[in-house]
Amino acid sequence: MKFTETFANVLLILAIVGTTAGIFLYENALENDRECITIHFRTYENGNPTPNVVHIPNNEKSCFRLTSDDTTHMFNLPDFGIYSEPIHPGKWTYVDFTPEEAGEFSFVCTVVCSPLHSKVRGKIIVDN
Ligand SMILES: [Cu+2]
Repeated sequence: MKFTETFANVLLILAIVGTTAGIFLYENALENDRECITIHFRTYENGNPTPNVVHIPNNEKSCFRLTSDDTTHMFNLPDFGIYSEPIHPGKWTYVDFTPEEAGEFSFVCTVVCSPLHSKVRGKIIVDN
């Protein structure tokens, strides 16, 4: 009787842990499978966002996968009214948008991330 109860409890714990781990791994795999353009944000002193010139197609949905290599930043594409959630070191922040105009557009950081924060910028080139 005692052995059966212990065995059942062990099975229950394994099922709970296994299900939780499975959901976590599945969600991680989904995130990594998205075809996104990865940009690593860095302060101006640490080399600025990399890459800081990105080409995307016009009239097609583009996905940006943003992370930080130092401190918290934000991605702002003012010409398209795009503001990301905060971009934290070691985490991913996603921004999707569909440009409807070709040309060169600056993206900037909107968090005071360092003394030279106002120089943290890059360029999105929407190709025709
Ligand atoms: Cu900044």
